[in-house]
Amino acid sequence: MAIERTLSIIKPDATKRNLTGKINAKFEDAGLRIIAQKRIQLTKEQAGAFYAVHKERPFFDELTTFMASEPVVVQVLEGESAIAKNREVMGATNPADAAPGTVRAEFAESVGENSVHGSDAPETAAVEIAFFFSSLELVG
Ligand code: RTP
Ligand code: MG
Repeated sequence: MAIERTLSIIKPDATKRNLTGKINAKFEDAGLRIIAQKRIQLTKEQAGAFYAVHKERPFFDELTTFMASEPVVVQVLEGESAIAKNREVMGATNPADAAPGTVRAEFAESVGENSVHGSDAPETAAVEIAFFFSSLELVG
């Protein structure tokens, strides 16, 4: 088991409903440490650059408009197997399929407005962390 870092985003539907603290409590209860965190307002262009991997998907325009609609909280989570652990705490993309107790089961509004993002692999985690944070901002 390795100590990993992963990029997490608390999405606009959740910041709008003041759920940052409740979501952070789920991460911390699972043993993930928040080693960097900031609240920012993305432009649609920045959201598009972050989600470039999805640019050919039918939901790309809806997704980038949503991500730029309200502030987001971007954060780096650190811990044992942090990438997989975070995705476990998040639950399935579609809240209808998310396991009870997960962030998306409790808070997500729809498959698109699903409260959180989490990196899906070590390579994407490294790229996504560097998208938002400098190494000086990561205080493990
Ligand atoms: P994320 O990247 O945000 O952590 O979510 P994920 O891995 O569970 O899902 P992914 O397939 O990477 O999709 C990225 C985000 O796009 C939105 N989406 N909308 N309307 C739709 O059918 C649809 N499908 C995906 C969601 O916000 C999803 O989290
Ligand atoms: Mg994804």
